[in-house]
Amino acid sequence: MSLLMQQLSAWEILDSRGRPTIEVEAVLSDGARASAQVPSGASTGKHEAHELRDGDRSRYGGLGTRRAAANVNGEIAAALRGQSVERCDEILIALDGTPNKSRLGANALLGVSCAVARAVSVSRREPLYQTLAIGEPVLPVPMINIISGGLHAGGNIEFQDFLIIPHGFGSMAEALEATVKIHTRCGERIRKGGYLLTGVADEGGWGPLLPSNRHALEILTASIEDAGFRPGEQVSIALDVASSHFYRDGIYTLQSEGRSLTSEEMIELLAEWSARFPVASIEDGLAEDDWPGWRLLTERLGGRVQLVGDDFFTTNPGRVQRGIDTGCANAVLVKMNQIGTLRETFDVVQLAGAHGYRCVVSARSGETEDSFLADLAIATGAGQIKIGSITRSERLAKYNRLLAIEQRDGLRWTGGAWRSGTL
Ligand code: 2PG
Ligand code: MG
Repeated sequence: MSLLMQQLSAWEILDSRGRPTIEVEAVLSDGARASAQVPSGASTGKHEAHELRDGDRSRYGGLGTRRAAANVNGEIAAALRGQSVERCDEILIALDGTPNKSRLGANALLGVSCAVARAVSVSRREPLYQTLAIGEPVLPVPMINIISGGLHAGGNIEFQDFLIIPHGFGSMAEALEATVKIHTRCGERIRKGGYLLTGVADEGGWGPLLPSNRHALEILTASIEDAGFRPGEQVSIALDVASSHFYRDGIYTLQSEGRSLTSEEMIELLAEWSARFPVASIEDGLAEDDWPGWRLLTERLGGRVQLVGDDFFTTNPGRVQRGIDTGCANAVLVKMNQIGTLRETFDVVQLAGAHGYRCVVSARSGETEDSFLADLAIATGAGQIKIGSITRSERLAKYNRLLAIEQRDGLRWTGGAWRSGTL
């Protein structure tokens, strides 16, 4: 007999930045019960699905999520009661009825979608990744934030994330051990360099007052060496340029470098830095609507660097399809709340995979202690995950879940495949 939806409830909780988000609990016809918490971005793409906020300035400056919770408790719960769990996302999408989930809120829809999936895994008494799996579940290589800039760290340098990909290790556990060493060495280097370090940034990486983006790249490369690892061979660098946030009227303004660049000049700069430093992946190297620039960037660097579209694709199948058709990027950053349901998230992963585009399953800068993302990344078979740094428990909830699964269930980890280019 198929499992049916019985009850849904939602309430407002706080995310890792102290901003409201929602938690949803689902109860199924066999009594299985589970909840899920919804993440939230800061450097959001213009084309993301709509996050419903109350707009009542007397509470959390208008960021309250009681309306989203009320939509779950009212209209959504009523529409789903008695329906088969398999039809959950399809009904949610039709019920909302807007292209960007603006009526009921993508946060409301995603909370339901995830809570129901988890309740199904409880009912089946299996790990969540198994319930979600669309192929062979594999443990992803993490892309880990070590230095932050941009909107996540007060904007002193423009690039948002300077990350490492610890691919040259035999397991997730060894890769994380190496990461902690590099993170520590990096903190020491920043302090020794005399740069102001006031704490950690939104995703737990260092958020120092550095003079330029180039300095961050130099420090990160040196930190990999300080920790005793071979840059490029064991540990590569990934950048999230998040360039939409310093792009205006055709110009990329890198104030810290003292430069204002056209798309072509920005591509040159990225080419120069990825030749000079062990950069293997660049996310949002160009702005979200700079389609001609993305094409040039892909022609220039796509053969040797992973070019990831985040704000550029916003996990939206229409935008990913356009990228495929026009030869833009070669990888997709996959964020469930950019699109609003699990079903559409998996659709994007499958679309990307069918055209040889890689996927990186990603957290948001505003996260919760929910570890859902770890299972999602495993279940997609994407082979890559981006969670933030290795400090702060909203990040560690996911890393620790991956560690537990690796040690308990012994899944294959994709470090070797990344290194050999067969991911
Ligand atoms: C990004 C994400 C996570 P945000 O840009 O990739 O690092 O940030 O959630 O703020 O969009
Ligand atoms: Mg990004």
